[in-house]
Order: sequence, then C-alpha cells, then structure tokens
Amino acid sequence: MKSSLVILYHREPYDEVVENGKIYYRPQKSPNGILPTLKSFFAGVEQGTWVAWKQVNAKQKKKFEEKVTVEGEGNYAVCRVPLTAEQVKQFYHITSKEAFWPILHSFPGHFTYATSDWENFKNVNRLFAEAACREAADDALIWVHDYNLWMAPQYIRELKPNARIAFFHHTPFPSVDIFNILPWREEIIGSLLCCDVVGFHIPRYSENFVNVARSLFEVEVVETVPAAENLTPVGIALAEPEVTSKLKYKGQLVQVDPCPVGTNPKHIQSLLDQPEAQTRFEEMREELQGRKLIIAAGRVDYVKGNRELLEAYERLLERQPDQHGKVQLVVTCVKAAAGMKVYKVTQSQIEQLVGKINGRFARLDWTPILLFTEPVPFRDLLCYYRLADICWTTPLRDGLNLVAKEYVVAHKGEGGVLILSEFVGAAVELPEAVLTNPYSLDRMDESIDQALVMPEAEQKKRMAKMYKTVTHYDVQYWADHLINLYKEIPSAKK
Ligand code: GDG
Repeated sequence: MKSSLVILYHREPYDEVVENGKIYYRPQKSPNGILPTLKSFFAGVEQGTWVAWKQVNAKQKKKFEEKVTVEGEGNYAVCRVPLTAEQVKQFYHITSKEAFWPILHSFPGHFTYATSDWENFKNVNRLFAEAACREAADDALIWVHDYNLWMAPQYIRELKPNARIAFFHHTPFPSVDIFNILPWREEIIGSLLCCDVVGFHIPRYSENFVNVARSLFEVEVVETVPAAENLTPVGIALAEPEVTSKLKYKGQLVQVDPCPVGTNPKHIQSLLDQPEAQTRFEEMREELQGRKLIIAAGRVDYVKGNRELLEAYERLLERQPDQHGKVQLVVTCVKAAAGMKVYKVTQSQIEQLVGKINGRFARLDWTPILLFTEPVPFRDLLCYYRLADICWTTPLRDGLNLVAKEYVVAHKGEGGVLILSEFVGAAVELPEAVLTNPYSLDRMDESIDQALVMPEAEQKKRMAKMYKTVTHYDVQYWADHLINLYKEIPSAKK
C-alpha cells in the first residue's frame, strides 16, 4: 500500500537494539525533542513512511534498502537511505555544518566554501526524494524537514508532480545579505519554491525567506497579513509589522507559514510525576545543600553561546564573592558526533573554561560548575529544570530553543526565572523572560544579577504568563495548525 504521509527527517525514529545477534527496532526509550512530535502525525494515517539516512559500508548497502517497522508502531514504515561514511561526512558534517549552518545562524565568518561538495549534497537529497516518491501515493503529503534536505522538494516535484510538498525549517532563516552569500542560493530557493507550504518558527524568518526569494526571482506576493491580525498563532504581534502568507512563482502558489514548535507538557508532567523522578528530585535537592541552582542545557555549538554564559558566570563570581558556595551552575553540554571538526574547538573551549573557573573558585565543599558532556537522561534533566532557580539560556542565535519552554513547563508557573537570549525564536513568544543580549557583557551581567534577586511574587507573575503560553501553544497546537494547513493544499496540481 502506498503512503498518504511521508516524512523526511535525517534521524531514524527508533532505538536499534541488538539481542542474540538479532536487530530489533524499538520505540525510543527516552523520547524528547522533536521526534515524538513528528511521529504523532502518523496517528490518523492508514499507512505512512519515514525516510532517514543510515550510515553503512558498501557491502551492507543492499541490506538497508529494506523497510523496517518499529515495534508497536505499525502504521508507518521506515525507509533508510544507505549512505557511505564519506557521503555522510560530506553531506552532513561538512556541507551542511561548515557552509549552511553558519549562514543560517548569521555567522558568515564561520562559512567555509572550499570544503563543500555541492554535487554530493544534491545526490544525497535526490536519494531521499527517490525513496519518498517510491513510497508515496500520487497525491501524498510529503513533509521535508530542515536545511540538510533543501534540494529534496525540487526532485520530489520532478518525480511526482501531483504530490503535496511541505517543508519546515528548524533553524533561523537569515536576512538577504547573509543568505545570498551561499553560492548555491538560486538552486536552494528554487527548490523551496517547489513546495506548497514552507514553514518557519517565527515571522522574522519567514519574512527573511520572502525577501531572499524576491531578491533572486520574479516572485509575486499574493497575500499579506497586517500586524493587527498577526496575533496568531502565539497570541502576540510577533515582532513583524506585516507578514507575507502567500507567494506565486511560475504560476504556483506557495504558502509561507510561521508557527513555532511547542513542547509536550503532558509528557513532561507525567515523567515528573513518576515515583522515580520524585526520588531523584529529592536526592538532587539534598545534594544541592540549599544552594541556588542555575541550569544551562543544550548541545556543544558555537551558536548556543556557552562561552558567553561561562564568562558571565566567571564575572559574577569575581564581582560578587558573597555568592561563592551559594550558587551552583549545572551545564549539560552534549558533545557533538565524532568527526564534527567544526565543533572540536568549541568543545575544548567550553571544557577549558569550566576547568579554569572551577580551578579559580572551587573549595573542598563547593565546585562552582558541574559539566555533563554526555546526555543526561531526560527525566533527570526535567528534575534539574524543576529544581533550578534559574534557567540560563543565552544562544547567540537559535531557531526556537525548546529548553526554555521545557523549563517553564517543569515549573508549572510556580516561580523560577528564565533568562533568555533575545536572539532565539522562543524570545518572541516569551517576553516575560529576563531577555538578554549575549553579545553585551553588561546586559549579561545585569540579567544574571536581576534573576538572582528577583522577588518570588514577580517570579510567579512572569512564570504564570509564560506557563499559559507554553501550555496553550503546545506541540498539539502546532500539529493541529499544520494538519489544518496541509488539508487546504489542493490535492492535484495543474
Ligand atoms: C533544533 C534548533 C529548535 C539538552 N540536553 C540534554 C537533552 N537536551 C534536549 C532538550 C531539548 C533538546 O535537547 C534541545 O532542543 P533545542 O530546541 O533547544 O535545540 P536543537 O537541538 O539545536 O534543535 C532549535 C529545534 O530544532 C526544534 O525545531 O528549537 O532552535 O537548533 O529537547 O531537552 N536531552 C537529554 N539529555 C541532555 O543532557 N536527554
């Protein structure tokens, strides 16, 4: 049976477990982030397909062309696009991360052209498109995720002209001057304009996309939404005076849709309610010995602002010796996949800084920073959130930032302070956070000082508002919004 919904995402949606020499595809043990959300789209679908890549050696290639299903999740199959180590390195670690990632995050100084292999990138994208089209019904909805599959929509359109194609960008989308640095800009935007819907987290990114498209092609703006009506989906005027919602290119309509991803508050709450979580929470509270807990969670990435955060913490300990022994910073900074050359420097910078700060200020009874470089189990991370007086989130640029929303959910609107960089998508939805500018040392210092002394009543007031936002505009809201939007795409293209 052909699939009515095909999702293209670079990661596989299961845990691969080997027992007695046999491979089992099990539902993920610790599901968090975006994967469970995307899988939930298969709920009302008779047959769906998920397409991801799988690194294999040349001999294994044939074997991985078979589809697999996840135990207990029978209404969709997973197609693996078998890629060699060299293809993965070029497509994912080099072209995507050394050329596209810095541009998307407005770091042109980090952009590297020489190492990119555009032809390999296109070949990999073509393999994804071919796998999707093999499985898709003629008018299926094919939903492509993120910049490392930028060229897939064009190949899908060539292979299946009647398919309904949607694309979602998880990253920021930069301004014209930055995006147009990419030498392959026409091909990328040309491919995105083959979609029926192109989605972004916030209007600033969708407006940037529209401006880039207009700078390169004869694109007609068919519909705009003024600020006054731009109150959806997050209930506040999302920082743009006017938002373009429909474009026309070569006679085809392209819907441009900003809608930020949400978290799953029910899942988070159910994990926190488990007796094991309660026990863990109590253990952590005891270990903390009455200190104020500051949590900073995320991945190793220069865009995430870890260095700026650690330097601000060092300045805090210099400026306020009375805080010694009274604050505890916990940094979960999950290291990048091996072979990601681009993150090596950032990782060693973080480790050195933590070592330096601990070396300067530690006492027998107090280590100022606890750094985890391996992922902490999600339930433990939620306990840290719940216990933390402050969540310190200071990316220099970030598409949305789920950590900020997870922290708010874990606190159930009952106090705690979220310090949030102005340059993350979530800042637009959460103006009640203590907004900070990670490029300004003064602003970074002021915001941590403000958080440390914020009266409980004010904490509760701000948190209550943010809790209302994140629980209303949760992942279900995002899913319903997109499902309704996709239903409106005409099923047969002219
Ligand atoms: C991309 C965009 C956008 C963190 N430490 C641990 C851990 N985490 C989890 C958090 C959260 C996830 O990782 C991080 O999500 P973010 O949204 O903050 O960032 P990216 O991974 O960069 O995601 C981003 C997102 O896509 C969605 O569109 O928001 O802007 O860059 O869920 O909880 N999880 C566990 N242990 C850890 O130590 N288990």
